[in-house]
Amino acid sequence: DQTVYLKDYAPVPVTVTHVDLRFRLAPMATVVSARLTCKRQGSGNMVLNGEMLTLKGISIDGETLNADAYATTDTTLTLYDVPDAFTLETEVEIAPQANKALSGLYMSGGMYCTQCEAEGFRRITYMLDRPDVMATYDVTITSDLPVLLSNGDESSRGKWHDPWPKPTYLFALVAGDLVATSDSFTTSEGRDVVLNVWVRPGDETRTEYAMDSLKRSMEWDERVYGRAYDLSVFNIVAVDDFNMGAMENKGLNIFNSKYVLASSDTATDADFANIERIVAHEYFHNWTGNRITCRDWFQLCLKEGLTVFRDQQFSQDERGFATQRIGDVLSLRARQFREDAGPLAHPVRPESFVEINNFYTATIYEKGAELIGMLHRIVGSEGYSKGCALYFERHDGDAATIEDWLACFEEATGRDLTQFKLWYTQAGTPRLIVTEHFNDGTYRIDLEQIVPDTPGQTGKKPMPIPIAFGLLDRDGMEIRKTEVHVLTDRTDSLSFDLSERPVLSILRGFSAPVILELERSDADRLTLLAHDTDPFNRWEAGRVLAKDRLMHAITEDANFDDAWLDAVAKLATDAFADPAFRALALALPSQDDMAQSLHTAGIVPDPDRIYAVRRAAQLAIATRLQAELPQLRIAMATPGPYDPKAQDAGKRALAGKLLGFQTFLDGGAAARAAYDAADNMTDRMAAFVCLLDAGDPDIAARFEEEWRHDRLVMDKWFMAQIANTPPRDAVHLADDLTRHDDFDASNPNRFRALIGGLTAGNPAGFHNPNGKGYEFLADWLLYLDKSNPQMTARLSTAFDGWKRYDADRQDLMRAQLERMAATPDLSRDLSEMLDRMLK
Ligand code: HT7
Ligand code: ZN
Repeated sequence: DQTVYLKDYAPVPVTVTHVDLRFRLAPMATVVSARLTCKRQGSGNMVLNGEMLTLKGISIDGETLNADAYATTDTTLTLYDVPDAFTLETEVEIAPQANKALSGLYMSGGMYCTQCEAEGFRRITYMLDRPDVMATYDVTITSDLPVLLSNGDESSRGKWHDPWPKPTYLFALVAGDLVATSDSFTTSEGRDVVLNVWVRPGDETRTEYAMDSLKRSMEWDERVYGRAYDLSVFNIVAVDDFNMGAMENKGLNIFNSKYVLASSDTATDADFANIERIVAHEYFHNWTGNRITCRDWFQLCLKEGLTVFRDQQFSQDERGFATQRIGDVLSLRARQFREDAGPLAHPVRPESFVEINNFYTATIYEKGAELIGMLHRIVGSEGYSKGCALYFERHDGDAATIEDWLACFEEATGRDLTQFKLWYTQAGTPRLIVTEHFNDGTYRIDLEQIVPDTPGQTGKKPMPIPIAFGLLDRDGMEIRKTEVHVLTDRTDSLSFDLSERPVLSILRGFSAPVILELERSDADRLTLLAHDTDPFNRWEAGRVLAKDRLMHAITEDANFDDAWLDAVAKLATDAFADPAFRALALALPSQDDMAQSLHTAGIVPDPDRIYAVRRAAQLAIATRLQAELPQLRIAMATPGPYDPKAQDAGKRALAGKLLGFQTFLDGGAAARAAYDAADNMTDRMAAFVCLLDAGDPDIAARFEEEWRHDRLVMDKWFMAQIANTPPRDAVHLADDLTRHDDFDASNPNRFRALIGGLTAGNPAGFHNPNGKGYEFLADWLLYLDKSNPQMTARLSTAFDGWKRYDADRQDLMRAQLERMAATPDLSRDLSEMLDRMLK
């Protein structure tokens, strides 16, 4: 059994305090010489990790080891009877060019780069590859390549020293023909820091926004959290082949080029927003992750949940609270609620895993961030600041745990957080059932929480749920401002003396990650949509109204009523409302959101029906808005040169939504004109998608001709076509595109664009009852598993909702899951995912 358990955690008997690494780079035979300063701190042998290494030499304190002093397996190097303090020297050979897993040292577009989180360092040299072993590093890189980078500060060409003790997962090396855009920042402590964004020659015209985001992040972390940067250089490198978004290596952040490179011509507003968020996220890790790291991988949410919370706060400050919060909640529901409702549900702090890479999930990241948000709500802003200050002071330099984190808040605020800790250990999205009663001048709200069973966890305890709420009168005037009630028991009631029944605005700002169940009238929802002082709940009221209409249309063939269409039109045409908010309010729940909601309501979702009903709803809205559409679009023009700022982006988002409605009415005439007129990628993509949707026969070829030279834009081309083709054609098109000259399965962005275009972008196509979508995905997963298990396992989650569907589709999906599971030599990554999904 390869399962690792939290309960088995034990410190290493022999630790490493300093690492001296020498690299002689060569694509197929890189030599890594390591000199490790080791110290005993307990009894037992020293067991180092190592994978895919060819051991060339090994000595202790200068003496070559006899064969009986050590032993190796495919994954370990065991040293017997080592002294209390010694220097271990090893020399290994590795082949970065052959490394297609993109973990360890690998090559991308002719450059060398590393990805060590979570357990990639062991593919570079023998070492204690775990986060509680923290060491200082000296690195020497020998190569003819012009740019040689590692962590810390550079003393001479290719020689780097990192004075901050760090775990292996934060090690990084980059070597290549790169050019930098440079700037500087002086910290609040008076340190002058050189900032570099390194890219391939030719890409330097697209680094401005990443650099600007970095400087704003540095300033924000000083101002809001009192955290300053601690080296004299901060390097960011853009890499084309990268499994995730980016990596927070100390002083040398490595990014997927998708999250660095942006110009108005090639990047959409969403790309700009992602760059800002991810640059901030990685930078914020310097304190929450690097200066204070995790004791073990079960504590992953300690750095990830907190850092996501911090990047969300930053984005709210930069872009506006309401739209940012709505976007974050949409993502939470789409990704994390889905995960929590299926076979892959796990606690924010899991108790076991087989492959840690399978736990970089929406639960750890996004629900982890929600837990920090709830803690903030429960202890208040002042309590939160005090708790954070104590955490930074007490644990700087530590590899810490969730218990350490919570203890700081208990001490700083005097609160008992024992019950709050259940949020970290119990999986599943709680249902919050609210019923209203009005009688004789008393208004009462009854509250009940149900924490559902999840794989391996039943009979759960109630958790503290912070419920932010306010009350409006029937005319929409606020009669009670927001207050927070923490529901700690399974049930509770709140009573108010009032002369008439109010309109309840509950779970304001989405104050807890729960599914709210509250039966109420359309009239109440319309009042909230028009008048709530809480913008999140205004949006939420509109969302519930829309979802309700879609549900009825799906299950009962109901028509879209005028009252709803009038409310939608009122919002669309409300010149006083923020365009970004209007764009969000006009977006119907996604197909997967509807499938999730139907399943939660005990109804088997039919993907074709969901698809058809959503389109009918869009047509109904378009028809209702017909007269106003041209004028509304003109009002959203953003004169002058493209500016990625949120205000203009909001206008473009609304214009894009309106163009979508227009296309339902004119077959693409307006979109064709918009495509021709577009002077930025946001407008161009909006028009492109409309034209694909309208079945324009030439637009895909035209776009390709214009953008074939640009990898990142071509990812959009692959994805958009599959996502916007009629479901019956989707698998066929995806399959055709795998034979396109520019399809490259070894590039994660391209592969994800194609597979994600089908599984997430075109759910009705993926779930075609002929089962071809399932077979197509399984074939490609089996193919990719041989080279890149991490990405394969991640993409296999497209099957995680399989038990929601009808018996025929379930049979078809199970057959593919079982076919994959029965294939010999599967990676540990994929086989763990298949086991969990098939259980
Ligand atoms: N901490 C980083 C996680 C990450 C990662 C994990 C597994 C495999 C590859 C990876 N690349 C980056 C990114 C972050 O959360 O900031
Ligand atoms: Zn992170």
